[in-house]
Amino acid sequence: MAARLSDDERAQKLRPLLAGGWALASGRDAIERSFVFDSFTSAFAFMAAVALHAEKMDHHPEWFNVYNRVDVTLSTHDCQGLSARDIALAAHIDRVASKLL
Ligand code: HBI
Repeated sequence: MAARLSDDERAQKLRPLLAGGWALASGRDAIERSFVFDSFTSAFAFMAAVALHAEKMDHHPEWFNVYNRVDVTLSTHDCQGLSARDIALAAHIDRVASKLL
């Protein structure tokens, strides 16, 4: 069971993500980011790469795709809030996106 991030962990691990383009979701303990790619196929390649890693992590994003845009929200359902798994997945998502943007 993933534990909710402590205040210290939020300061240390969440802050770099928020500085790098992620934002706190309103109304829930989650982070969100929108990515705009050059085409639908690039957006889908991004989603495919993230999906494979998410499955390996057993930790999955909540996301919405329309054409070249992908909106991603990360939170841990098991603890109804942000856990270290969300931090790890966000970092992976940024690595995948940086290769496609
Ligand atoms: N993904 N975001 C998220 N949060 C979870 O709690 C979660 C998940 N993927 C799989 C998963 N939990 C399973 O470990 C549990 O449903 C058993």
